[in-house]
Amino acid sequence: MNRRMVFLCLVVALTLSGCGQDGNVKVRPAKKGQITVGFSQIGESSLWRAANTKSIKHSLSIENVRLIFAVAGLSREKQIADIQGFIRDKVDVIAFSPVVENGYDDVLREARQAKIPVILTDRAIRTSEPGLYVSSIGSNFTAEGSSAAVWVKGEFRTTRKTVNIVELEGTAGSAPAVQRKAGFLEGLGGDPRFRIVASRNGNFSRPEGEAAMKAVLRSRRDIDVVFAQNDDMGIGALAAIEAAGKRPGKDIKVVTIDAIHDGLIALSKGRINYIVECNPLIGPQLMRLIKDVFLGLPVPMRVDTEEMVFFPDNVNDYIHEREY
Ligand code: GYE
Repeated sequence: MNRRMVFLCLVVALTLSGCGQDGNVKVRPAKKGQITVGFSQIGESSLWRAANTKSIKHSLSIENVRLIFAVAGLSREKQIADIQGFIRDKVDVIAFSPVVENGYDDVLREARQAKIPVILTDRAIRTSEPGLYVSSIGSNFTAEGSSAAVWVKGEFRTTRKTVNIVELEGTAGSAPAVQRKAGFLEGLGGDPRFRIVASRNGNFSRPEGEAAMKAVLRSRRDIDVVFAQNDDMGIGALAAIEAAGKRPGKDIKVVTIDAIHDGLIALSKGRINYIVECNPLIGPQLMRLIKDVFLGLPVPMRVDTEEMVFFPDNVNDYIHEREY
């Protein structure tokens, strides 16, 4: 029996074993036919990332997948070495969230040579070689940036004067930083009233977001809007705005992306004005893809995650159920 057939038998056995009260399939420890997945996570630096990791680990564990989990600590080089380790371990499927967009072609060629399919999760890569990965799941970062800009334009639609915007950017060269920036510019639509007067790197982190915003406010005070490419940098910016004697959400409007619990709290208090969701809970969708890829079934090149937007009028309906 080849490994695909063993896996099919396992799926049938699991289906027959029935569901638990919570709806999860009860899985007996499998000795044979277990899929081994190598997963490389970007880092462990935020609540968003922790929720993403938890969702993936949970979804794979309830399906009895053997998971080799590595954390890249925001280093592309460490991530490439981890993926090479998965290839040496002859895993069945590799999945990873690329730290940055470029520089993965060689290691993906090594995976292809070893006939190990690769799935990208959350972030994407840039490559001129089609077929280096089989599928990619994640958010539409361009649409998220554009949604943020459309809110800003709506908020200032009656204002005649120039609207000065500070942009706090995520990790340089990462897909969400590059695409959210492009989407934001696209959403502003070249309207000359809206001017991005400063773009600073805050590496998707709270302290770096705060430091970046402090530096901007030291050089100029006529800021109307902060567009932070994630909640953490936006929350950092709130502290910097207050330290400069201004009221976040009022004197300076704040727009962010992610919708983690802390972000929603700030929104409910009027300190943040608008948040575009970026959903980290992609474990179930990833698990479905892993199974299909393992069984050699056709899979879509791209799977988008479902997302919504939050503002003061709807935030209280969702804030209590937010786990991250
Ligand atoms: O927005 C940010 C995290 O890759 C979409 O990474 C993800 C981003 C997310 O650090 O908070």
